[in-house]
Amino acid sequence: MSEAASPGRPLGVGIVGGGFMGAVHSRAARAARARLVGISSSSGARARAAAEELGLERGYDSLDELLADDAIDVVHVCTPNALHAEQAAAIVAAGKHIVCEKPLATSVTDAAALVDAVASAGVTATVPFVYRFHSLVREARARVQEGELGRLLSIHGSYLQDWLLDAGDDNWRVEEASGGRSRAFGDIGSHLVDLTEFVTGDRVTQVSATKRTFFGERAEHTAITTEDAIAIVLQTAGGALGTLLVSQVAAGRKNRLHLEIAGSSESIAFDGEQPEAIWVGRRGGSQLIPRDADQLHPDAARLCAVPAGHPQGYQDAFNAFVADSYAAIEGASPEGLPRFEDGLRAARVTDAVMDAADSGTWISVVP
Ligand code: SOE
Repeated sequence: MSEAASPGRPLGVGIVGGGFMGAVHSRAARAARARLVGISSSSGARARAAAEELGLERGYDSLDELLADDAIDVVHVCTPNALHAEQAAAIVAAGKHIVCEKPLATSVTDAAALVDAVASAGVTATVPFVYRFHSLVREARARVQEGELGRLLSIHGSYLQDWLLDAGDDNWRVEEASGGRSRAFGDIGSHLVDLTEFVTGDRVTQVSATKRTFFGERAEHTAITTEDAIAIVLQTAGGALGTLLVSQVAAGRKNRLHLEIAGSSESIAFDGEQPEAIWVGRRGGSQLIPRDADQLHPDAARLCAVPAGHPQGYQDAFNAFVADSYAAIEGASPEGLPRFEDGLRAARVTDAVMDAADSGTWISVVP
């Protein structure tokens, strides 16, 4: 059983993997006033270089060496997808709390085993479905919960990037062995569905999908099977219908998650590239709601780190996610904290979407 960090002593943080996400996690841990104890990577040399670059106290020669350090209370997993399940299992078995990058695992079986292991170990275990932590996403969710949209009728979402637009672009995500069966949906479509279910409180029950691999050959990989883009039609438990487009080859879209929910009274829309206002649509006139704590519901206002007019962004949302993860380690129950159960949910949705694309039929999503 993991011991909560003693009151007053800063949480000791370890990080596995020193790439782009390792840097994002380290900044968020520092903002949460944690002690950045050390990092492991693919080698001791790379770990020591990453420690220097990210401002951690030390590098370790292995994850085992990191886990043997009693100064570490919580470990952040920021490695390629196919490594997550085994590394997370070792971290939980060592009695450490864990923040594991999505996808939690590249199979439902592995994700379910991790949920069970966390329950047995009694540790806190979260997954950065970080777009839940934009203040105005919480405002949208609060308005849905208060019935302001009326009956949920339709969902229209997209998550578009262009970092893989050229055939010369390549990355470990492209290869099924390291990224998993699904690339575009598993990587970013999972955020879109998580946010849809989080904001609406509804559940996706059936999906139909069509996917494309536009580039079968890239700089290092050939015979590529993972999808560049995927189009999805969905139905929800509440009877709504929806369409989602997920693409990593959409020129000019850098990281644009867009979600529009239409109800019988009002619509609401959130754009992750413009997170300082949400659009509220009405037959009698629509309006933009700014991120102004004085005008927002409490769960939205609490995520305003700076006043209106001082734009917050992705790292602010990430900082809020890590702060809430650490509050949970200390015994709190923060609203809307994505835990390993949400990582398992994402694995189930990803499997259903890929089965729908491969079969050309409607597939039910396991509850
Ligand atoms: C790359 O597609 C990526 O870093 C995703 O892995 C993140 O989850 C997303 O938030 C930003 O883009």
